[in-house]
Amino acid sequence: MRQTSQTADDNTAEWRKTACILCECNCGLEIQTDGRNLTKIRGDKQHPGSAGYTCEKPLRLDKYQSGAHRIDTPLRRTADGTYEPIDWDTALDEIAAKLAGVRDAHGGESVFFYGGGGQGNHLGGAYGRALYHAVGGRYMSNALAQEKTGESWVDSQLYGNHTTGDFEHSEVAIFVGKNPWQSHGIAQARPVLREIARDPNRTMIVIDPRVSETAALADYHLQVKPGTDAWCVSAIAATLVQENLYNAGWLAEHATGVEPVLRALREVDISANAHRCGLDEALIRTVARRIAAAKSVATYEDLGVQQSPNSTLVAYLNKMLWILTGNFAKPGGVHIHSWMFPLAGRWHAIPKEAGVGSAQRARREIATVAMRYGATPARRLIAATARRGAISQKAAGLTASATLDVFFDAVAVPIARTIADKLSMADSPSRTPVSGARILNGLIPCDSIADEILTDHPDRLRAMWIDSSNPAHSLAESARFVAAMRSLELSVVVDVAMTETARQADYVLPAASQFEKYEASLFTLHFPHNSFQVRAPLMAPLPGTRPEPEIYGAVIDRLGVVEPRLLEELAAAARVSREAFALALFSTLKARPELAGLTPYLLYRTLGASLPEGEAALALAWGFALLCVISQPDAVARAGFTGSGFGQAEELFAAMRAHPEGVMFSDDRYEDAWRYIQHADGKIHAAIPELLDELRAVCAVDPDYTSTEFPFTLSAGERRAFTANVIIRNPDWRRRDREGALRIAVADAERLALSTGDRVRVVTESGSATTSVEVSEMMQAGHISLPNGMGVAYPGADAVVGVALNTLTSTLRRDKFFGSPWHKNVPARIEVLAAPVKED
Ligand SMILES: Nc1nc2c(c(=O)[nH]1)N[C@H]1C(S)=C(S)[C@@H](COP(=O)(O)OP(=O)(O)OC[C@H]3O[C@@H](n4cnc5c(=O)[nH]c(N)nc54)[C@H](O)[C@@H]3O)O[C@H]1N2
Ligand SMILES: Nc1nc2c(c(=O)[nH]1)N[C@H]1C(S)=C(S)[C@@H](COP(=O)(O)OP(=O)(O)OC[C@H]3O[C@@H](n4cnc5c(=O)[nH]c(N)nc54)[C@H](O)[C@@H]3O)O[C@H]1N2
Ligand code: SF4
Ligand SMILES: [Mo]
Repeated sequence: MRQTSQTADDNTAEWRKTACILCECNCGLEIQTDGRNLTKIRGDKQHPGSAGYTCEKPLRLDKYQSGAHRIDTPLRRTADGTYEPIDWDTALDEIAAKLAGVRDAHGGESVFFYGGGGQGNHLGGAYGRALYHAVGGRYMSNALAQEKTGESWVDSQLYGNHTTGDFEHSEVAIFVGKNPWQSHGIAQARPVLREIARDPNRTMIVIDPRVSETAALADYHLQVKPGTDAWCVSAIAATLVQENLYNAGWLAEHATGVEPVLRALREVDISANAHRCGLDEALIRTVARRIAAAKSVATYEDLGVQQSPNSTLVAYLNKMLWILTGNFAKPGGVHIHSWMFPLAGRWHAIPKEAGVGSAQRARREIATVAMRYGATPARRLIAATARRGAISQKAAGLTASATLDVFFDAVAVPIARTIADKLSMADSPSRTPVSGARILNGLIPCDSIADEILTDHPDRLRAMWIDSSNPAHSLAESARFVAAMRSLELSVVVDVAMTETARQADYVLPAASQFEKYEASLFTLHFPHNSFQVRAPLMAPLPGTRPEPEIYGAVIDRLGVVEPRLLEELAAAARVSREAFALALFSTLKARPELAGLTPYLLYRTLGASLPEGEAALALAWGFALLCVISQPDAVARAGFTGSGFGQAEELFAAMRAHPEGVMFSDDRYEDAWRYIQHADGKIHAAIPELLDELRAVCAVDPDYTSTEFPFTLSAGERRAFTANVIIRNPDWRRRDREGALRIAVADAERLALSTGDRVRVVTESGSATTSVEVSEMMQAGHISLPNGMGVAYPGADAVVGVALNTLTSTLRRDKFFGSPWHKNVPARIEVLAAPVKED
């Protein structure tokens, strides 16, 4: 047996800091390793966000790190659909040649990118953006485009940014289709929820057809019928208006376009809507009055409504609850927060409160001219001096430092905006090339992807690059996505595991795991304190695998899109000093803005080479630090990084490296939320005419989703204690509910004579699956629920365990605005199976 006992001087017994990669909270962890295994795992008390908290899920993270699912060689698909191992050079040469071939024949925009960073690996994802730009891509997507794009568009109309609720302090906390007890999404969710439930002065309102763990703690549980949230939330908002409970004074001061909203809500028939969602009108009115009376209100919506009918409309109505009552930018309310780098929406530079003096304005003008004419000569001069030995290097360093000092403010903002806009795809088209679906934040609706491929349209997508995602499993109607993938001229998957998607790809590239390389997550969504953690590798990459920056660097090298001379000059500047590098990089991008999208690659190949051995991937963390201080100088200063300009970025970068537990990088004040509004007038623009029309249309009809053929509403994708998307493939990870049973209401089970453990077939319009059932008090009659994250192949396991949900869903049941799939609302029937059957 392997020796596992550890002594104090055995360095494998050291607790090393990292983070959980299973949900967006990214709680800090401390881990002990033995060889390549993660042997002991505990919460890290020093982590600035989680402070020692974890849920049950990360304790056996080794099931992600180690096991038969890991791939350790590049693979190429053969004619019979099997895979042959090939060496890295062959794989990279062939892939680069084929990418270039597709680009030359059909344009770079025919290469589509999917994924790029799951729940914990956005550093690799950001390096991937450089390949997108190197190829000339214009279309991409990821999981956000099957959940958050509707809400994100509503945000962009209302105030142009992402919001977060201050649930630690809110007097009234509202969860709409969100079960934070299991799915988290709030730092230290369970203690926060318990505290709200315990405090008699605070109130929790949950809108959910199920008695979820969160609903069980609620003061008011609005147990709507599935898919009826638009009627429910509009009835609450209408009560605020019709009973004159809204904050007219606050709205007059802080919002525009209020009157059309009030008018539309005055027309809502509260009683009829209450009836449509299966609730008492009195309960709706009580809840509205409680919201209006509260000192502070925050709301959180998630998949229960985002993957249900009317998702974009519900996002709007939900936000009206806190907007009409003036609960923005105050303790316990809703806020726009700072970001390390925005995952959604536009990068925004908030000027220093101190303002810009006349001297600075003059410098800005000089700098603009200098950058226009002197950019390339400056870079060359630094590079040439750098080659001339120590003394001239020192002189170059001093000159660069002085120059940067003077000009930083003037040049940094416009250059940073160019880089940020490229990386966040601000200039992407607004419609897809084939079906004309709306694109938001650069993302094609997930449900439209197959439409953009399975067609003869000349502008169809021809190649696909997939990283850190398993769309053949996670997108609606898997079979259609698989058909789309197989019809492409080229498909490449970068993953740690042989996933369902990898099994359809032409090439599979094995990535190092998130514990084998530098990584970081950009889920910096908190207010008022936001933290960012750069995680160092706990061990070297599994032999045969490579970290993403290396993979992307190697492919981009082969595409030959950047002249070697330019890379050499930037690298030489980096050897002089980071000030010299920054100056060289800024001047390069000023002269060659078309290279801005390649910034991650430029950083990796040049600045990365001058960082200590093995730390090249941190070059991008430096880039983030720079963008972060440029966009939110005051909030970063309040967090303790008080230098100015470039110096402030350097302080933040140094802290990222010195604090493996993570750093608090911003300290916002409640009133800051106003400065983060992106509308020029600094106000909330309450009216969204398209959605007010939609409200009237929806209120004119009754919800109607089931039929005699499909009498149940299946929610395909409930988050449970042991689900974590499909990040962990080994079914032994789950301590209980191994198969992920179908939850069914007591009344329905009695009617069908079912008991827990019995097996049934669930049939939908698109497919069928067999599963065991769990008779559950959580469910209302007519509603059934299957967990997400099941139904994946694991080598050595005798069968696939649990239901692969998207064999049951259809891409046609989707939101009319942003195409979000109705995974929570799939019409279904149940066929009782007499005896246990094998999975089909
Ligand atoms: N344990 C665990 N946590 C996770 C994940 C995981 O896989 N496992 N995944 C992470 C990810 S990627 C995400 S996006 C989040 C999602 O987090 P959540 O959205 O909170 O999780 P769900 O369980 O999918 O859905 C929330 C609730 O919606 C309810 N619901 C179903 N239909 C309706 C409806 O018609 N109306 C309303 N109002 N509610 C409805 C369900 O009963 C459920 O309680 O979780 C994150 N956290
Ligand atoms: N029916 C139904 N469908 C759903 C949902 C639902 O509730 N119901 N939920 C939807 C939601 S909200 C989401 S977020 C999506 C999630 O689905 P996906 O976007 O497909 O993401 P994950 O399941 O998180 O898959 C992460 C992938 O990254 C790989 N990976 C892990 N670490 C690394 C790494 O370091 N490098 C690389 N390159 N790869 C790595 C894992 O092996 C895994 O294959 O599913 C969506 N699909
Ligand atoms: S799954 Fe989420 S809440 Fe649980 S420990 Fe991991 S990051 Fe924290
Ligand atoms: Mo998600």
